[in-house]
Amino acid sequence: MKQWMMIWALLGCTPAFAFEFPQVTDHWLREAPPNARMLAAYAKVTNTSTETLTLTGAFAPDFGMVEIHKTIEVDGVLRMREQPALALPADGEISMQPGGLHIMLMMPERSFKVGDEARICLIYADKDGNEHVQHLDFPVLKK
Ligand SMILES: [Cu+2]
Repeated sequence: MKQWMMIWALLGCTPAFAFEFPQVTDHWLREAPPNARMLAAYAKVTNTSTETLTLTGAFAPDFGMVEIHKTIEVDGVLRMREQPALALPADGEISMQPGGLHIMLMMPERSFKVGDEARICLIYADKDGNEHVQHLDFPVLKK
């Protein structure tokens, strides 16, 4: 390819602002009984960019409904609250783990056992409000 063609192709295909996805580590889906109507997934999401992001939700092809939840104690009772917008500052992280923040997966269309993977997609908004979707495969673990 001639050099000018390469430059042209790059200009045409690359957005002016190259979005840098957060690093996702320790992501897993907790194994549940086959008839469970709700499953929980966890992950550590680290923003390695210099821009503040917001985690605005998630979706998963094998589930009818997905929300980001936080488990909180109200008058001695554990309740879950939806978190529609979690700030993820530059160099900051969101740590989802049992007893705290989690991805709540509802209306499963199949069962998951240890050894399976579940596709879960995280949705971020950048500082301009543009949406970016990160597709991830969460291994199913028994913990
Ligand atoms: Cu929940």
